[in-house]
Amino acid sequence: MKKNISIIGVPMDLGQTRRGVDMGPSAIRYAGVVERLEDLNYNIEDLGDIEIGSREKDTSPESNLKNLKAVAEASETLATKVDKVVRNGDFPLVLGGDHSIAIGTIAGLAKHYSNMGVIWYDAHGDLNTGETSPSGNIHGMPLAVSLGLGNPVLTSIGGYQNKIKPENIVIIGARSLDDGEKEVIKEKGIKVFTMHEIDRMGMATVMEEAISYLKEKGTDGVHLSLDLDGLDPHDAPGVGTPVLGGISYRESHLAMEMLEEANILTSAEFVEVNPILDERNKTATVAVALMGSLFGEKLL
Ligand code: 6HN
Ligand code: MN
Ligand code: MN
Ligand code: MN
Repeated sequence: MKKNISIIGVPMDLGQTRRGVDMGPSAIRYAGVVERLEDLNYNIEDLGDIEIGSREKDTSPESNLKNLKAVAEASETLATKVDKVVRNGDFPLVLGGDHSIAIGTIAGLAKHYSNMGVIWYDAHGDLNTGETSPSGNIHGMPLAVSLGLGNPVLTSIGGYQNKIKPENIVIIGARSLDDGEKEVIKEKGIKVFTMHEIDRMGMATVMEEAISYLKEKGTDGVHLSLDLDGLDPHDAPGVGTPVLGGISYRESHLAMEMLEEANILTSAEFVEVNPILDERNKTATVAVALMGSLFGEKLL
């Protein structure tokens, strides 16, 4: 993995309706992310937070997507920032904010790769469009958007469409999928390790298979998009859409360690940390501990 990491904070909460997730980047900084990664001998550049617009009173008559305009604007800003980090040859580490930020992150990344892989570590599929969404919340849509599905205002962020290919995606930890999302998964043949597979095979085998799968696809870069609600709410209570029966802290550590050993990641983002819903900054602390493992912290 590269020796320079550039941190971008995205205090975004417009992709969903619970307040507080905009404070995620601060909480992660206070949990010591910079110090933790500096101790592993990385050069860390904290680029600060990008600017986020305000919550929109009314949903526009053309679509049911909440805060569409403000989310689109922030996504463009983020895409430009991420693009610049990659052009500098540095490793982008993006801190959320709700998961709608992945639209901008991936838009900034994907133009640098011809065959980018994505690991989507999440209780959810985030594969909804305006038609299938039960909520109108854009944080349930970023993976669909990155595939070119859904509202053109979002799919055209960064000035191009179809950022990633369905066969280059691996979803890990899914346990709450809407009907429309299940259809997309089947139709597009997206690789998913649900909690069922994690329970049956164990995390070690799941990660081995996920890594081999992405290597076999010939990916020339892999982005990790880690939603803290992929973890069990016992270990990560500070999230807006918790789902019981999730991945444990220990399994997640192992997953991060195996990604580090495989040396395939070219970017990462940690999202959905909501300090208002958290217990003594536990979820941000968990996020930072996982980053430690992801960047090579060893127990001995
Ligand atoms: N997340 N599938 C639900 C929706 O509203 O579309 C929940 C999405 C959660 C999104 O946690 O990033
Ligand atoms: Mn998510
Ligand atoms: Mn989620
Ligand atoms: Mn560890």
